[in-house]
Amino acid sequence: MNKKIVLGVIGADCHAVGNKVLDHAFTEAGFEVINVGVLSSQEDFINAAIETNASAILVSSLYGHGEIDCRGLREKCEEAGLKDILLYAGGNLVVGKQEWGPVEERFKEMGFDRVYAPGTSPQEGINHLREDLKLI
Ligand code: B12
Repeated sequence: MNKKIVLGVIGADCHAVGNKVLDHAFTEAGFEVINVGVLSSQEDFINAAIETNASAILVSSLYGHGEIDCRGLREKCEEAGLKDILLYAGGNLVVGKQEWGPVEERFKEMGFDRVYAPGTSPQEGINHLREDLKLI
């Protein structure tokens, strides 16, 4: 497994600060980050992953519409030939403060391998990615 990851903020979401923090943290941790930035469509993530042969796609959504924006991403990845790519999602994935268990469950049903509650530190994602890519 290589250490290339695609990072970005999905949909019409312009929250840019967390994206920069994540880019810095994952780069410092030794990953090669391909950052598609804010306002990125599912296709932007997928095209970047195909072009770079990335091992994982890390999606952020901060503005509350994550569920709509993320739905169908796993299926589109499979159609594009990205069969085993890891999909992580984090940020403020849903509107307001909802009970976390059911939210995580819905994103897992959508095909996400890891789903992070609001305020999760980048380090937690880094630890999981190392584990999932068998780098440790
Ligand atoms: C700054 C800000 C804005 C700025 C953004 C400027 C910019 N270009 O960045 C402006 C004013 C434009 C804005 C607009 C809006 N905002 Co705003 N905004 C914020 C605010 C105050 C801070 C966001 C921030 O920079 N945080 C700092 C960074 C470091 O933290 P972070 O983004 O959470 O990211 C970290 C973690 O979440 C985690 N993480 C994120 N993704 C992932 C992914 C993985 C895989 C992992 C492991 C971890 C991870 O790691 C990141 C780094 O530490 C938050 C409130 C808050 N205190 O968080 C509201 C907030 C995000 N905004 C909110 C809303 C609703 C909006 C608007 C819809 C408001 C409106 N009605 O217009 C618009 C949406 C505009 C758009 N199209 O995106 C809500 C979202 C609520 C929800 N999800 O239910 C929040 C939470 C405010 C609130 N309490 O209601 N916003």
